Parts: sequence; C-alpha cells; structure tokens
Amino acid sequence: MLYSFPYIDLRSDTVTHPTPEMRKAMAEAEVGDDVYREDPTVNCLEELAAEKMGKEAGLFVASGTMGNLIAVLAQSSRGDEAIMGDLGHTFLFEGGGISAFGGVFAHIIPNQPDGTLDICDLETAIRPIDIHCPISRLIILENTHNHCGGVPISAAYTKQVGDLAHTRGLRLHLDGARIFNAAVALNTSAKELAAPADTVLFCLSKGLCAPVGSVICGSRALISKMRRIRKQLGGGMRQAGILAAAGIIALEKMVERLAEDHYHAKLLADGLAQINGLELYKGMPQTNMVFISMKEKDKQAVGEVKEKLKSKKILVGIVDRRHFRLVTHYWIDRKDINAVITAFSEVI
Ligand code: TLP
Repeated sequence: MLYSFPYIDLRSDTVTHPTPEMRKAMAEAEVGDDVYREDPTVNCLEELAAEKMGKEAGLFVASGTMGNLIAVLAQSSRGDEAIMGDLGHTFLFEGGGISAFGGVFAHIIPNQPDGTLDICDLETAIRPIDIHCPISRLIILENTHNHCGGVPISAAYTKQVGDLAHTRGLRLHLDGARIFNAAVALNTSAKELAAPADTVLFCLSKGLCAPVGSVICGSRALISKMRRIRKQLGGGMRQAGILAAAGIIALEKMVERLAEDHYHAKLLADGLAQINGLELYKGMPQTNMVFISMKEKDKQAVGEVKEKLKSKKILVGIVDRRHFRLVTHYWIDRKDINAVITAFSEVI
C-alpha cells in the first residue's frame, strides 16, 4: 500500500516519496534535541553534506526556500541588494521572502537560455559605492537552472562569477537545489560545482527522494550566523534526526542513480518530439526536466491537455500558455515513460 501510486506524477521531483530504506532508517534513527545540537543524526548529515560540498560546515533546514532565505539574510542587510536572474527560483517562486523578511532588494538581470547570467550584465549590475545606490552584496546563481529547462551550469562559468563577485567585494550564493543532477550530467562533483560559492544550498527532498529538508553549506562562521537566523525563523526542529536519517541515505545512495532519471527524461523527450503538435528545444533535456511546448498553430490550450492527461492518470506541470514541464524521478520507470508518450499522442 505504501508504494502504490494512483497517478504517474511528473509535476516535479518534489513529489518523490521516501524509499523503503529511508523509511526503515527514519524509524530507527537515533535522535536528540537539535536546537541543543544534540541530535547525532542531524550532526552526521550536516557533516556529510559539508564534506560533499567542500565547505567547512552545514545546516539542515526545512526546505530549499528556507535555505535560500537564510543564506541571503546572513549575507546582506536591509536596503542591500542581491543580483539574480529574472527566471531564478528566488525571484519567481519564493514569495518575495528576501524582501519581506530581510528588506533585501532583488536586482534582476536576464537569464540567458543556458541558465547563466551574462558576465557583462553582471559587471554593469554591481553598483558603484555611492550613497544614492543600494549596496550590492550578493550574486545568486542556480544549478541546475530550473526555469531554463533544468540546465546544468559548469564549474568554469561559476568560477568566473565567483571571481567577479569576490573582486568587487560581493559574495556568491549558489541555489544548488539540484546540484547533484548537474554534477551527474556534467560528469563532475558537486564539490567542484560549489567551490566558487561562499554558500551553497541543496535539496534532499527532490530527486534524492528524502521526504523533507535541504542543507546550506559554507564557512563555519557563516553557518553559525545562519543557525541563529534559522532559529529566528522558527526553523529549529528538535528531534529532526528522523528526517536527517533519510537525508543521509539520499546523499550516500541516491546520487549516482540520478543518471537513470536523466536517461528517462531523454526517452520521454524523444518520444514526445515525434508527436505532431509538440515542439522540443534543441539540445534538451540535459537533466531530469523535459520542457515541451505546443506548436503555436495548435489551438488546444495546455490546460485542456493537462486535464485530459489527468483523466488518464498522468499529472504534468504547466509553465505558461504553451509549455509543459515533465520531471522524471525515482518513482518513474520505463513503463511509465511509454504510457505518457502514448497518452500525449492520444490527447494532442
Ligand atoms: N522548486 C519547485 C517549485 O517551487 C517550482 C519545483 O517543483 O521545481 N530552488 C530551486 C531551483 C527549486 O527548484 C526549488 C523548488 C527551490 C529552490 C525551493 O525548494 P523547496 O520546495 O524545498 O522550498
């Protein structure tokens, strides 16, 4: 019963349930009060995460949104600005939290189709020291870049941005919610991709299947500042070892297999691209997200298609008037991929 799914759910990899091994580890986890730093399982997860990211320390937080918020709050003050892409998750989907809770201004510049920010745009965006201007404190990159199609961002590019930020006295925060997908796609390590960043956030509860949680990593000094901010936000979670136990399995057992999700995304995209009325961007997908659009001349609304698919027990995401987002994950197998291609061909 635990593992029967009524729908083929491709709306996101956030929908993944914990694996049987995770559930067992959660049931047996050794716990303590994490606010007193006495939860051995949380401590173990934070150390492991820091090691994987090549940083001094880590902090377990409730969600990716909370992690990004804490990272921004710890590295800027009211009236400061954070420079980020106009398609970035922090700008689009985090409820304006950085301005609501930190008074931090989002200075947006265009995301390029490959998820990067143009270096010239970044150079121009960083404000001069002038009392008329807000203080530019932080640059935020996202890897993989969700809204640009789940594209991975290279370590070389991230280093270029890190160098620019540090030369101009700013810090670099990396929203690496899916950094392990990027590492697998680029055949490198998360540590390499995160090296230029002062702080990096990654999610345990997406493709890695843990039920809850993300980790922020950075220097020991920054993490202790962030621990205080987490408490201020009400994010001190007490016997959170129950959750961290699943996170440890996510890090130790679930990373390599992400290649399978990428392979399934490719199969799905190839199949859908054959359907008249659907259009796929060249060179996509690169990780576990398939962004596919209805051809302009096709008048059927994406919402209508989504409903018809739902009646066939398939859930997909809608990005805008023309685009669907389909995200592959642990609980999607080859049979599901074939069923989704068939269903689309019947519906479109
Ligand atoms: N992304 C979700 C939705 O919010 C759009 C999804 O389904 O993809 N950074 C990135 C790059 C993300 O994609 C997300 C979640 C987050 C941060 C926030 O993580 P959570 O959902 O744990 O707050």
